[in-house]
Amino acid sequence: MDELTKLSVNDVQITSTFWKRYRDLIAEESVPFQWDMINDKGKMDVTNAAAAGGAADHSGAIENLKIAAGRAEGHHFGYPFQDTDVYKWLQTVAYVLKYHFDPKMKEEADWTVDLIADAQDDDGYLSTYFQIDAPQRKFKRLQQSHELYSMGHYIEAGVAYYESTGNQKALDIAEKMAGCINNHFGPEDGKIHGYDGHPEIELALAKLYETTKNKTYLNLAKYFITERGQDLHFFDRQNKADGIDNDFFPELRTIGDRYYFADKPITEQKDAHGHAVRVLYFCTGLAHVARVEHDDKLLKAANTIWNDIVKKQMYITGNVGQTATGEAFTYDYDLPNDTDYGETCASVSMAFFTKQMLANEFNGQFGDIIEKEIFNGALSGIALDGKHYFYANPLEADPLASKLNPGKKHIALRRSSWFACACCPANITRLIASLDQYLYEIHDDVILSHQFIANDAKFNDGIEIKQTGNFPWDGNIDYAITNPNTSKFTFGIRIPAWSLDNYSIKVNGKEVEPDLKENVLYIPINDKTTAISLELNMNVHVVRANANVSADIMKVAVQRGPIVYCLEGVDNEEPLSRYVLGQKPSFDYNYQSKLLNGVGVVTTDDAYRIADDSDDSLYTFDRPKGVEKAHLEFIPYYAWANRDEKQMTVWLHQSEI
Ligand code: FUB
Ligand code: ZN
Repeated sequence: MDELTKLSVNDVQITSTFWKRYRDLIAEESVPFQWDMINDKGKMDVTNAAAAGGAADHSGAIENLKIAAGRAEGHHFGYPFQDTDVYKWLQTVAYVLKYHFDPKMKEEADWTVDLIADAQDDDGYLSTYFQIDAPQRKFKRLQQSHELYSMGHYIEAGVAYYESTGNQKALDIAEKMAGCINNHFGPEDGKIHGYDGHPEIELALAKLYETTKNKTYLNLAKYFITERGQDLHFFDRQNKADGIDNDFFPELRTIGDRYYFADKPITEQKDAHGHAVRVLYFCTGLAHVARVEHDDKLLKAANTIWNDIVKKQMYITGNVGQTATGEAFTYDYDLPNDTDYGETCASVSMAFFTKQMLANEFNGQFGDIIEKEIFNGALSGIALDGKHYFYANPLEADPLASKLNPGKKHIALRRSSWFACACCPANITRLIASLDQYLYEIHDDVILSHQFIANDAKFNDGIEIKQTGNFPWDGNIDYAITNPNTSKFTFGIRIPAWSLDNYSIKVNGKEVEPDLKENVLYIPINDKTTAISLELNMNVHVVRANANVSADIMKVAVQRGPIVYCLEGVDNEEPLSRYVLGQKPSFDYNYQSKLLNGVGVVTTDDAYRIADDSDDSLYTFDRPKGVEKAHLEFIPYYAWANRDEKQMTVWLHQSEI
């Protein structure tokens, strides 16, 4: 490739059977369903209000915008950030329209953009709660108001909708909004020297910068990133001036700056703590701005937090945020399975953060975590019907415990259709609808393929890459690369950590051993056509947690390829806690096309079940009565809770590990 022509990706169409089903489901079921929800049509079926921001019977999100736009009358309904449910829906639509065009959906989205434009104040401000019911309090209680959070979500949606459909108005609203924020915030005298209690604006402004190349937005994003944690009295001062007990969320006034990830400037932070989604949205913006600005200090800070999460605070499924109290991270190696929060939004935003990290540095560990999220922790957030969602995603669940143990009441056994606080549904749908953006990264003359999701991709200079295969059920991946102008470039392929010990690769039919650097194979491409076949290790793995994880001591989990498995009471006799896996179990694997929309099932007969005790004493000096041989059936974690409400566990005991 001539030195001046930079490699770039023009189009990616996902052809993977697994993901096509999900993406069509989002287009055909989730988007129309969510549209009904935000328009207050249809029944809101909340199965567990404890994990849903309370119970509500309708959303009011579109109605709020209509009131702000002067098209209806009344008061604001719902949370101060209710607008974001509309924005995330719009963002999902923006991505869907690129692979599943639907004129009705486009018409609804265009109508929504017009409504949002009408709702926006002349100075660019938009947050319907404040416009309708508290105009005198705009930007006066940022600890709790979510104003910049809400506007950030619009900016993301507006950018995505403009890029997908060319709707200029969608982008204009975003720019006007960013202009308003820039007029009110920044280091200059007379502006507010502070930030929102809930990050989001940082990542949104970085995206707006990428689309417009207007440096004002990048500078403002960097301002919010570096200002956070500098003035520990900012929130208190604002709260006092606004009326100390005039709270939106009373429990959040005195919760402390750690909860807001605002207890120190980011360059001094050593670990992830506080509300998980806040940390992860913040770090997504952080990693993005660090890359664009070539700021090594910020990049180092992003690496520190990412490593702490992945190496010390992440569940095997990719779920993050261990406690329901504050929906928050707790501390290193604290990974309880049956009280886990693991909010769907947190897994989704972990994928956002990690995508930015990967764009900074080609290291297989980043691709591994994106893969972990999309096939496990994030994916479990959506039911197989596309119309029910989890807020919390535990690794162990028991209907009785959720009902009778107050400490586990946030664990739902069935996904809800919607929530009073409906942040999760459109978060998972916007991730799945944008998966085509998660397959390739380009640095100079290297194209990195880091996900095994079959696709047809077109790059500049006529380069085309076709990936085929039946992943995640099958580990044979084929690439057909067409390079009509014999441009010289290097093709990188991530070798996942779960296959590093055993994989093989052929280039044009010949076995090769290319360099493996940071878990990425690099293959020089010089010919007009190149065929690459990769064979990954699809043996079933038994996984053990670090010995510091007290919750998982003497326990193991089962994984095949990227899929983490679980036992469900539907397939195995309860209580599941009685099972013990044999020391060196052998497993069978078979794909069942009729089960759970088609899943690979793992079974073993190398297991035992602790027998019932001979009497009913609670404690005894006797040895256990004995064990019985048992047969276990594991299903993918992401597919649990799609049948009856039964126990589920990811981790199980193993005899003499
Ligand atoms: O505060 C806005 C959203 O609601 C957060 O991102 C979620 O965690 C939920 O608390
Ligand atoms: Zn959420």
